[in-house]
Amino acid sequence: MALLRRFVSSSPSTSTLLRSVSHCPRFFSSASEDQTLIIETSVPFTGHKIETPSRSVETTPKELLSFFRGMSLMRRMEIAADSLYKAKLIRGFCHLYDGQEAVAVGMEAAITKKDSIITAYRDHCIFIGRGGTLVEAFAELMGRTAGCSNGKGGSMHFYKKDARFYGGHGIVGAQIPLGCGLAFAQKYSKEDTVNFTLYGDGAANQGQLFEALNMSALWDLPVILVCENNHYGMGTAEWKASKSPAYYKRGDYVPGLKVDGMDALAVKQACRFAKQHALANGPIILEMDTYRYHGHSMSDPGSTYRTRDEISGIRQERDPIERVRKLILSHDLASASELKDMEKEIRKEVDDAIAKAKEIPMPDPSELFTNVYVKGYGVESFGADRKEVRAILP
Ligand SMILES: Cc1ncc(C[n+]2csc(CCOP(=O)(O)OP(=O)(O)O)c2C)c(N)n1
Ligand SMILES: [Mg+2]
Repeated sequence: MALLRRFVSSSPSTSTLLRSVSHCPRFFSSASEDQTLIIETSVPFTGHKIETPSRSVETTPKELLSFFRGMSLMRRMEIAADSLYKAKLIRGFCHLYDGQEAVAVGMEAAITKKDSIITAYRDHCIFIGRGGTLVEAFAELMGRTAGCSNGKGGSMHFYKKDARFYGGHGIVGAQIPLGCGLAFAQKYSKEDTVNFTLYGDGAANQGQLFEALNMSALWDLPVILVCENNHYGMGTAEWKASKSPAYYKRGDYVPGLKVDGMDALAVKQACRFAKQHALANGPIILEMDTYRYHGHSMSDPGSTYRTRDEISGIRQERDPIERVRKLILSHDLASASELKDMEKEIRKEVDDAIAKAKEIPMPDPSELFTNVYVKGYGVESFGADRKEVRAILP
């Protein structure tokens, strides 16, 4: 019970898991739910200028079930978003995260909500990991007022300030210096917290990463740069875009670790290790070897620059949810049918959230000019002669 409480408080996002698994007495009646299990990561970590952490990861039955539930919920949410997009209920840009769920879930298992996170536009599941609700997510996707950005951000601009999630950024790489800035603020405020800045393999070739790394290393900022290497930037394979696709080594003087990003336990181990390192020594890069099942965005079928065999091969051999399902079954923590029941419940939870979100109105047009500038710092816009004020935004 003590562990259950600790688990809930350290990871509010997975409290929905506990609600669901408690329907099944087997999960919570036995003392074994808190028992320590040691599980080897799928592959060893590879280090750059750093000793690698152990491959043996401590976990518990409860944690494995929470990983299963958390990732299944994220997967279902993304599949549902795909359908809503095709039904034209979601408009504009929309980038899905299915395949990459182990990064969101493993990272959350290693950190607290006092640590901050910032990411690019593939942000729905990071928001859920931070404790965001399905209704807030679907409402945002469909431009409704109850959305996590009041329905004005859309898919690419999810935020959750109370859990220190700072978005949700559409400009490739732009979140990297912002993340290092967050780490600067956290260090300046003498907090014992870190920032996780997530970016893609495409963004890893940008100049601003190296500028931000230089300053972060100079000032020993507590920042963990997480390169989610899904091996493609839009339709361009990493080997066509990168002279060196060893992104964990790209920081030169900054240490790095290559991690199986499809293995939630490996992600947890790496993130815990990286947090300790960053607090004591400054920045570190974690390259998460992962894969996106969907195309880059909703306008990309995702099958012209990679083969269907490649996608189905990854699904069969490396799927993050199936990996945890196998662990649960092989340790006899739940039966196959109990896991299926959990998946059915998740499907219903997602459907209910969508139904609720659809009922919520869109913002009033007067909202167009609110929350654009910090209060008192609005803008005055002049014409070409710089004399006549053409517009004042509050
Ligand atoms: C500065 C900038 N250049 C180009 C784009 C167009 N663009 C959007 S996503 C993307 C690819 C980024 O790939 P990666 O960093 O690997 O992230 P992934 O989509 O794989 O998660 C590009 C080129 C952009 N949004 N911003
Ligand atoms: Mg990529």
